[in-house]
Amino acid sequence: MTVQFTRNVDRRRFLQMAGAAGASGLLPLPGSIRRALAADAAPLASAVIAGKSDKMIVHNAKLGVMETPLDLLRDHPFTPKEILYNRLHFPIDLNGGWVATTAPASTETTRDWTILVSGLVQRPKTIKVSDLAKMDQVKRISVMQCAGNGRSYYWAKGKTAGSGWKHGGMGNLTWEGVPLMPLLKSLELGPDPSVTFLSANGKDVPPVVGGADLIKSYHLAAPQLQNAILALKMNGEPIPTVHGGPVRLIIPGFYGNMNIKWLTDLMLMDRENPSALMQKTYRMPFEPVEPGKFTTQDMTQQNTVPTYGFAIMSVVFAPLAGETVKAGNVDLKGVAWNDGVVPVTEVRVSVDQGRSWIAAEIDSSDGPTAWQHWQTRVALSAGAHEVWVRATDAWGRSQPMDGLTTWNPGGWDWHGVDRVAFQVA
Ligand SMILES: Nc1nc2c(c(=O)[nH]1)N[C@H]1C(S)=C(S)[C@@H](COP(=O)(O)O)O[C@H]1N2
Ligand SMILES: [Mo]
Repeated sequence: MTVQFTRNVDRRRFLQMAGAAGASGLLPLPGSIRRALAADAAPLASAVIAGKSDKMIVHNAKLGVMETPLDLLRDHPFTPKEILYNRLHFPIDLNGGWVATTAPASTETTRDWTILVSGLVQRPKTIKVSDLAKMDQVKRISVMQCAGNGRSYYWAKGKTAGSGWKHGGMGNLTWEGVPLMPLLKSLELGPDPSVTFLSANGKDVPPVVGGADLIKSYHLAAPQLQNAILALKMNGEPIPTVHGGPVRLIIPGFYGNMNIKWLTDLMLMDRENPSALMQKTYRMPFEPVEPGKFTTQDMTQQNTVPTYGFAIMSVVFAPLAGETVKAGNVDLKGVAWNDGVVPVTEVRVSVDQGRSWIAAEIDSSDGPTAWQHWQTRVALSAGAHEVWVRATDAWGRSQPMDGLTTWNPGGWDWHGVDRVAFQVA
């Protein structure tokens, strides 16, 4: 299936290239295209999703899973669509691959798009995207991050399900749209008194009839939900189709899987949705678990909690692993982020393997749901060095010194202290 899809896409690109080459005669195919055509090569990102940079690391072509290398991610305060990580649950070529592009949805698609608001209510309603566009818009700056970001680091302890993300399964973005909670209220749905959860679903469907759909549920009292929007724009433009355009539920501070793309349904419920992608995966055990001793099938509502808010985390953007910097005063930089509610109050850096820690400066000017840019400067002599970084929030929550302590079968929630080895010359 993967092979089949990859070939089809490559063939289309091949024909386009062949056409271009044909006009001028004998132009050879660029090396990148030749590599994509080689049977065993990982496909280029742009062949999987039109408009993506070929510097992206493709983890799974069939599901459009791709990660941003850190040297690209650090260059932009707001992650451009060309390099934003991507993740889909169902094969990208369903429905003729309509999502496989960073271009916005067509005018017709946007005009005809409706969201059904239903569930335990007296008066179900529909909302048109064209009506949303006429309402007052608000802006949110927030981190989008897969709950599996950093998963590959868990593999030192034991294999998990899912793609091998390093730290590039995230981005920092601006979103514009209509605030969710006031909108729900204005619809005068007449909710049943038992209503406590909101569920959201998107247009994408599982490839097999009866397969688990991606439906996510949120407690209506969750603080992050009060900040949620039905977003129509990302980074100032209509949301790229592959990232959920024309309309996406954005809940600042909640992991990626909770931010439903191509939103079609909002349901007011008295419980979490029973779907497998809500109940059997995307959940974290309350107690530490060991590889082989606890599996996804052991998960219940009692022993696990859904991957809602981000665990507090920080990474180093400079220097990056393997880089060489000049001896003397060395600038150390990076970003931290948290659950979208509790501010990051401290970022500490160590260049002596955790014996002593230096407080870095934190720039929080984009608000608590955005990347918090940290930096500090240390004098370093020539040789091999390591920088470690650890963030703490106003509630005193911090990152485990040993990230492996939160190992879990889904590989979620990696937020161990980042340790980066580099050279000073
Ligand atoms: N409808 C829908 N929404 C979805 C998904 C999906 O497969 N379908 N994947 C989720 C997951 S797991 C993540 S990490 C984010 C990825 O967002 P991005 O691809 O725009 O970066 O989208 C989320 N929203
Ligand atoms: Mo994800």
